[in-house]
This record gives sequence, C-alpha cells and structure tokens, in this order.
Amino acid sequence: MRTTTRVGLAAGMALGCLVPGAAMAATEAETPAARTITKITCFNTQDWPGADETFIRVTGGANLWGPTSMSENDSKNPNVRVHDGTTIGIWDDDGPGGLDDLIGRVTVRSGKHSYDIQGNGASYGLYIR
Ligand SMILES: [Ca+2]
Ligand SMILES: [Ca+2]
Repeated sequence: MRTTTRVGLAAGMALGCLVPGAAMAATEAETPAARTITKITCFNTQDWPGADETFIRVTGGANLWGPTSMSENDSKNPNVRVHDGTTIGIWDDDGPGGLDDLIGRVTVRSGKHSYDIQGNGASYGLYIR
C-alpha cells in the first residue's frame, strides 16, 4: 500500500510539471473570487454629534459605495462586488475642502464574512459573502 501511494504521488507530481497549458491554468487560478458586500453597520459614528457620510473605496482605486448618511446602529445593504485580496477602506466624507476621515481598512479574505473596522473614534461592521 505504501509503495503504491508513493509511486502514485511521484507520478502525479511529474505529470503536473509536464502537462501543456499548466501556465494557463495557473493564471486562471490567480483570478480572485468575487464577493458581495451585503451589509455595513455603524456602531459608533466618526462625526459627533450627528451622522457620518460613509463611503467604501478600494484602496488606490474606485469608490464602491456611498457617501450615505449613517447614524449609530444604522445598517445598509451596499450589494457591491469585491474580489478576494482587495483592500477596501471605510471612510467618513467631510465635504469639499475637508479631509475625509479614514475609519479603517480591511483586506477581503476567502472564507471570512464578518469584519470589524475601528478607527478615528468610529466603529463599523462589514459583512461580505
Ligand atoms: Ca468626520
Ligand atoms: Ca462627515
């Protein structure tokens, strides 16, 4: 039994190195899976008193959602897509001329559906599936 297993494993590894198109398969495997940001919940606003103008932005990239007014204990359903490995920031918009406040950044990971984001006096939850 042991001998058979070893031979099978060695043969499989050798085949893996020799199969034509292996490079193409590797490229396809690198395309990250798409997820959906299903919910964002504000536990504590950054602006105080009053609501945040919350938005979600890919770090170094596009705005995904918002700005949308969020008060404490508000939940919204962005339903926007992100890919595994993408880093996104949760921000509070403070209007023209103001410097928007970064609440925090997270990197979307396979198999992780709930993210706690805290910073600048605010705390949010993000749910991705
Ligand atoms: Ca602010
Ligand atoms: Ca604001």
